[in-house]
Parts: sequence; C-alpha cells; structure tokens
Amino acid sequence: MKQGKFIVLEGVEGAGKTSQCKRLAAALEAKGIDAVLTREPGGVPLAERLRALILDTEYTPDALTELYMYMAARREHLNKIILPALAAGKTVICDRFTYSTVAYQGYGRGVDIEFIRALNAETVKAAKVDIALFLDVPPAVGFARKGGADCGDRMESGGIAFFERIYDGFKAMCAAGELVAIDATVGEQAVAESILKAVEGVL
Ligand code: Z5A
Repeated sequence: MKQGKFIVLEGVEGAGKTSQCKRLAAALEAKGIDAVLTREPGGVPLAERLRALILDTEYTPDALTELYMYMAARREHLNKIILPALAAGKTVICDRFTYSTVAYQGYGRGVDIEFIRALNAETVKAAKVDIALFLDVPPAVGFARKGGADCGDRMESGGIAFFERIYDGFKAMCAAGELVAIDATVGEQAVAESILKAVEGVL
C-alpha cells in the first residue's frame, strides 16, 4: 500500500484553518482522494479530553506543563489516527501540528525553541509532513473575524502582544521554508484555490 500524504494547515486564531480544512477535504474527495480530516490538540478521545483540560480557564499550568500536555495529545493522535491513516494510503489533513507548538509555546510563551523542536522530533519521528501551509492573517484581523478573543478559552486570554509574537514565529518558519505562506486575508473561495494549487504540487 502506497503511503498517504500528510497536509497541515496552520495560522493564528480566525485565520480560517477550520473552514479551509473542510473545503480542502471536499476538494480532494471530489478528485477521488480518500481524505481524513483531523485536528490538534484532539482528533481522538484521549487527546480531545486533554484539549478540554488545556483550554480550561480553571487551570493555570506553567508553560512547560502546557507544552507536555500538547505533546501528550499529539503522541496519542499520531498513534491512533495519523499513522494508521497514512499507512492505509489515506491523505491526512490536520488543523494545526508541530508548528503551532513552536509558535505558541516557543515564540509565545518563551519556552526554548530548540527544546520544543527536539520534543516534536521525538514525538512524531515516524510521520513526515508533505506540505505545511500558513494561512497568513494578522492576529487583529483574525480576532475581528471571530468578534474578539474567546475569553472562555485559556489560550485566547493571552493578549494581543502574545499573539503578535506567535504570528512573528509563524512568519519566521515561512522565511525558513518550513511553512508555505498563503494570503488568507482575501475571500474564502480565493484562499481555497491557493491552498488547492499548493497541495496539488505534492499529490
Ligand atoms: N495550540 C498550542 O498552543 N500549541 C499547539 O501545539 C497546538 C495548539 C496544536 C486551539 O486551537 C488552541 O491550541 C489555539 C492554539 C493552541 N489557541 N489559541 N488561542 P484551535 O485551532 O482549535 O483554535 P483556533 O485557532 O482558536 O481556531 P479558530 O478560532 O476556530 O480559527 P480558525 O479555525 O483559523 O478559523 P475558522 O473557524 O475557519 O474561521 C473563523 C471565522 O472567520 C469564521 O466566522 C469564518 O467564517 C471566518 N472566515 C474564515 N475564512 C475567512 C475569510 N477568508 N474571510 C473572512 N472571514 C473568514
């Protein structure tokens, strides 16, 4: 069985990742490609439970505790969904992945970036990302789309300076060639077309 393709969409809040993951899955299905749509943190029951705990404002984990929770969710997700789907020849579309950890816990929270990269590498070493796209929308635009930050979500209560650092982190990964930037400030249909064009290069 030929290994499936692994596609990741990244971006700040309100960049349109969730909408575009769904559009991409539908576009690939229309081409006869079996696509699995999933997300981080989450995708499988244990990781979804970790997600609820991570985002819960009741808890105040420090940056390292938060990092380990994202990693634990990732490992479970990888083992239960991503690797089996890829091995079965399916194309996996994942809403956020390792790049978010570098951006949020590294650039955002200040955890050592090389340490995060080492943890990411050890956690996901069996999975190779074929293309990772950054939906480029500045944080202020993303939050405006959503009608403001969701104060019921612990991550979103970080303030605009936190999200500016995260955005800068994603841009640095684009400059390093780890992420492919897509202008996502334009209409949804135009963004979807740019994404499909980029993805067709790896199918
Ligand atoms: N996180 C982390 O810190 N470390 C990690 O390792 C990982 C994650 C994996 C949960 O992620 C949190 O986890 C997140 C990062 C952190 N924290 N924060 N803050 P999430 O992906 O579930 O949460 P999110 O980024 O907040 O998702 P979101 O707000 O739902 O954004 P989105 O998926 O990018 O956007 P959307 O839902 O598709 O669209 C938002 C709205 O914009 C909606 O009304 C759309 O109709 C509209 N929209 C979409 N596209 C457009 C365009 N092109 N024009 C105009 N309007 C649009």
